[in-house]
Amino acid sequence: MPTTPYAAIDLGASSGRVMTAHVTPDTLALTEAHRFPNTPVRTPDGLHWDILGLYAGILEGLRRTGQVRSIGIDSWAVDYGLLDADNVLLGNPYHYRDTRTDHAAEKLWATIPPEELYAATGLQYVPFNTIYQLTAARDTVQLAAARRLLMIPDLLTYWLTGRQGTELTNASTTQLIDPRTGDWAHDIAARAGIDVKLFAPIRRPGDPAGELLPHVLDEAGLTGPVPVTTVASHDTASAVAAVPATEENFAYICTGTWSLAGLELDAPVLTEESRAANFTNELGIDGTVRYLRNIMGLWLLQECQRTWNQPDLTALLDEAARATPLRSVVDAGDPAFLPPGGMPDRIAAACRATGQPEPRTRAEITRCILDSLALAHRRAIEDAARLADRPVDVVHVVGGGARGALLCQLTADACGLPVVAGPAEGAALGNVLVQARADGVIGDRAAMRRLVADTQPLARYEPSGDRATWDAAAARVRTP
Ligand code: LRH
Repeated sequence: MPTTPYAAIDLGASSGRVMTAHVTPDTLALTEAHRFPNTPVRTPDGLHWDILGLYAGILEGLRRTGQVRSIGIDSWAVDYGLLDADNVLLGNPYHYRDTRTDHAAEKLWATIPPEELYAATGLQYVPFNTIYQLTAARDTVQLAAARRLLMIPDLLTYWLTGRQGTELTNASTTQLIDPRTGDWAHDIAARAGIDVKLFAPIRRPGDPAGELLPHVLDEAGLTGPVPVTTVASHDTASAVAAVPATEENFAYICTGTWSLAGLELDAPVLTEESRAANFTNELGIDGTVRYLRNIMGLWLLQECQRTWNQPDLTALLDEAARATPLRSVVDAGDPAFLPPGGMPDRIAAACRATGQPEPRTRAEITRCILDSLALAHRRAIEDAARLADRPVDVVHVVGGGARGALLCQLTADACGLPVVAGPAEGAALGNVLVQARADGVIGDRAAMRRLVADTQPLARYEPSGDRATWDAAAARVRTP
């Protein structure tokens, strides 16, 4: 059994972390080596990620891990860096919340109707899918100069190893992949005016991705060779890989900045009904499909906290727990909540527009957000079960939101199903488990999940309360 740990580089929308994990067939222990903020930067041309700051955070993290057996990188999806013919990064990658994509969908749909786009790629409409970002970038000098497009984890892997590839689970969020084949949707790309040769060859989770370059080893104080392993580089795919499900009929909610709620399937659901319900068919490990809906998630609360100058979260949640339940609710799937800024006022306005009392105090607004998220979780899980024709007996909540007892209990109540909450570091665990599996330390997907279930602290919430009150509240918000 390996004695040196695996390292997971896990980048979320608000922070990045470098974690180490010792993995054996029956032990799994994760330790945080370094956590650093991920602060977007607005310049006159738009909202960007501070990619060099993130890379510096990764190098600092690797300095702190000590010797590691292999490294895997996962991050949020859809965003990318463009390289010129000399493999030099062309500008700072855009943030998916940048408004340059505001009218890109209509532009693309004029060439490819949304029905055709869905039937070929299975991706839900969110304005920031890579295909819409590239549509917005059409005719820019930067895109004309680009010879390579690397998704964020692939770009960082390239900087660490000098090797280029396109990891499949993340590539499936571009809307340029056919989820039935796991290959490029050539016809869609051609009609969208996107040259798939911009992308490096596809890699799958478990494939080798290269070794740390000599100057990286030097900076990190590591002794080579240190391999980088391709993991499920989309953080949501990694988190789903680590869902501690031991039962067959489970749904999951990956909670953090987003809530990604849905099912793991063997094949995509590409029906018109599924498109109308705005469900996505992203790819997971082992050829699985992540059939889910994007819900705004804790972003709603994070943005309110920012407006309120970061009040104490525990006190805020305690007050919210005592506030009147389901007084006002909003549609937590509404893309109107996507951009940053003025969130408390936008939530109040949405309540007003649907004839409900405006939440005024911080506790009322926080309660409105948590009730609305629970309601959106329930709707997504019920819709997914119906559209995929699959029963659901239990809901697994993984990611940062698994730490929130109130949100987990409200989700159990709204769904009328037990919720198993944890692990909070789902993406990092999925990342190291795929590395350990590639290394021959653990077996199949079921064994990975069993290991998480047996080793990580989990909390169980039984449904309580009256489902009819949730039904009534559901009628107050529009459905997608
Ligand atoms: C969550 C996530 C989600 C995407 C969004 C861009 O971090 O990867 O799955 O839809 O970020």
